[in-house]
Amino acid sequence: MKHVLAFCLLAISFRLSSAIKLPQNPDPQPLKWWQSDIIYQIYPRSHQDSDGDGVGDLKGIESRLDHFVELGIGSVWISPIYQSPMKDFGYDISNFTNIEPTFGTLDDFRSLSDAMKERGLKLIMDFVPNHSSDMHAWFNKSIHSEGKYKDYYVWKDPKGYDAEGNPIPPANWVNHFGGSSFEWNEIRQQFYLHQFVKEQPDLNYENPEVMKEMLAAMKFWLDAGVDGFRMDAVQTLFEDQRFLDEPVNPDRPANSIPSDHKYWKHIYTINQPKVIDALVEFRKLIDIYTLADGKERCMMTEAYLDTLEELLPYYGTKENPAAHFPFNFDLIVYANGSSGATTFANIIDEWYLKKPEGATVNWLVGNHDNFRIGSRYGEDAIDKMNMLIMLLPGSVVTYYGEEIGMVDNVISWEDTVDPWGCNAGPDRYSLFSRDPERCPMQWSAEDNAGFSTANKTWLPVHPNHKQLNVEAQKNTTGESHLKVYKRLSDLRKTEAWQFGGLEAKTTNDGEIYGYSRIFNNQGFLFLGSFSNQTVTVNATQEFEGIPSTATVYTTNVGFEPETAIGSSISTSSIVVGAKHSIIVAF
Ligand SMILES: *[C@@H]1O[C@H](CO)[C@@H](O)[C@H](O)[C@H]1NC(C)=O
Ligand SMILES: *[C@@H]1O[C@H](CO)[C@@H](O)[C@H](O)[C@H]1NC(C)=O
Ligand SMILES: *[C@@H]1O[C@H](CO)[C@@H](O)[C@H](O)[C@H]1NC(C)=O
Ligand SMILES: *[C@@H]1O[C@H](CO)[C@@H](O)[C@H](O)[C@H]1NC(C)=O
Ligand SMILES: *[C@@H]1O[C@H](CO)[C@@H](O)[C@H](O)[C@H]1NC(C)=O
Ligand SMILES: *[C@@H]1O[C@H](CO)[C@@H](O)[C@H](O)[C@H]1NC(C)=O
Ligand SMILES: *[C@@H]1O[C@H](CO)[C@@H](O)[C@H](O)[C@H]1NC(C)=O
Ligand SMILES: CC(=O)N[C@H]1CO[C@H](CO)[C@@H](O)[C@@H]1O
Ligand SMILES: [Ca+2]
Ligand SMILES: [Ca+2]
Repeated sequence: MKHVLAFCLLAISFRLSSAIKLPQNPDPQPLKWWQSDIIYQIYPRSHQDSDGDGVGDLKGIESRLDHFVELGIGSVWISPIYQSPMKDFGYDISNFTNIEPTFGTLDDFRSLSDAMKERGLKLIMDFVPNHSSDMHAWFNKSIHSEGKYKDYYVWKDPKGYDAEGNPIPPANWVNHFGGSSFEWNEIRQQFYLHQFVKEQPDLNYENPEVMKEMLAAMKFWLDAGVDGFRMDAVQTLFEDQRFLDEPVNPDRPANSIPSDHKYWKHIYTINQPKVIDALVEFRKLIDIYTLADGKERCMMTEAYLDTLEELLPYYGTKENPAAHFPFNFDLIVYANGSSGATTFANIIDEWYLKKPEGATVNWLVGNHDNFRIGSRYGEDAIDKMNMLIMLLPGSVVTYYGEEIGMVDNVISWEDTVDPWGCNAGPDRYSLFSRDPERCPMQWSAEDNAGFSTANKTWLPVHPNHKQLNVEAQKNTTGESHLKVYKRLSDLRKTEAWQFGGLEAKTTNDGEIYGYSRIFNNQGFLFLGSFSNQTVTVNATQEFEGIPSTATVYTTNVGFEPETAIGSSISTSSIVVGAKHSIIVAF
């Protein structure tokens, strides 16, 4: 979620200097695909439009698969494509086993899935277990208390009635998009709970029938051949059944108001103990499929929590595994363009030091809910951030467009469509709207960036697409973000990346963050500058096992001092310009 920085900073313990060392893997085994492959997130409305309605679709995605193959991207996570009234752009599902007509049909899905298999690409579905759309047939049946559907959702009597005879909600709970989490239903004469927009009624996980329905839906997609799921907003699955008022959040952002989600401390609605049990149930189903045919499948979970200690249980235990990995949002939440090398080092160290034994760490710096890399950390940090996250041990996720360094678009109030922005009104929408990071993929310099032939796309295409696009970055004889990205992707396939040790630290009085990955004396060194000045790093002194000369493997675009890719340099004095980054191989 956006703008959580101010009140979360306390959670990380700051140290003045930082260093971590992990040994090389003494017993290298092939990595699982979800550990080694780049996981690329597609926001389907913005990837490629095949029929000119201005909205991306499955046929569009299928027509662009070569992009992934060329970049060595092995797996693709597609944000929700299920049938949906689109009140929250697909995160409000009216049928968990059908495709939204805007995106295509089940046949289009099968065609896409087959085309991906032909190319060796893995397909991960977004899954939204917390709630359905209010247009789901279950909800209508539940409103009418029909049979087993009666308790599919969270229904509560009013606390009482006000002077005008209006029902009072059972608790003061505020939903993620702002305003009460309870909506009165005239027919049932009860409130229902919605932790997101009112068109997203929460499913009632206290009811075992609901769990059965969700497992059946997951089974439907596993049978259709998907390789994994990304489980949305799992921290909201359960609510405390006493329905007590939540307290004010002592660390709330200064500009928040009582109708904002962040104004309150969500001790009764977020991260209740039963969440882990539900994840273990989901995981069991996935493992049954993996055991049956030996093909590895994976489950990633999304939950924004206050501390790493709260998140680590989402891995489950050896006996009862839950997520293969819970998304790690720490680089988004705790770091921005003003952060120094030490901030990054501390976040990274903390994960390796605290993760459960055998667990896979994961890194990401963007998604459909957060500003893009260039807009969060600065445009001069695009290559550096890709380098930083893609070569650490662990899984990695790339949000679409980050391989070419797309930046957030400026969206007017008139063009705003995200419910989070719309609910906030014309004065405050830009504090909340997620539209800027959801604009169409920039494929080429053509009109609409080659995304669509429509006169008007669902969100405006960024005007910088004339210069900043996939085709230009492929064709240029010079350097480009895309070329850097491809080299990083290649490097993940080496033994040094797969099995190498890690030595990560700040150098030069905290102006540089760097790490080496070495396997049997071969490997590479990454150095990223957070300094305003040119600095010289004595890598042979700072890091163990670095030979005296090495080859320049890649740099950021426009690296200073000018240094040719493939040239040989002395590792005892690597000169890195302000905010620049370099990888040398040996
Ligand atoms: C959901 O879609 C499936 C198609 O996969 C269809 O068979 C089923 O009837 C739909 N369910 C509802 C409740 O509309
Ligand atoms: C909702 O349920 C009622 C009663 O069961 C039924 O009459 C009505 O047609 C349903 N509406 C929709 C939109 O399915
Ligand atoms: C970046 O984070 C610092 C705290 O570390 C904060 O003071 C600053 O306002 C943030 N800058 C932006 C642009 O968000
Ligand atoms: C698109 O705009 C052009 C020029 O304004 C117009 O002639 C054409 O009919 C429009 N097409 C559609 C599909 O609206
Ligand atoms: C880029 O290269 C492709 C293939 O060589 C070519 O078809 C295309 O016209 C070029 N595009 C630009 C913008 O130069
Ligand atoms: C680096 O430069 C930026 C932008 O000019 C400035 O805001 C920042 O304070 C400088 N940092 C240091 C450590 O001098
Ligand atoms: C780099 O460090 C090594 C080891 O401490 C030292 O021998 C060497 O003189 C240093 N080189 C430079 C250029 O500072
Ligand atoms: C951070 C966040 O809220 N992510 C998703 C959680 O679920 C809601 C509703 O399903 C989505 O709108 C968000 O994108
Ligand atoms: Ca379309
Ligand atoms: Ca819930």
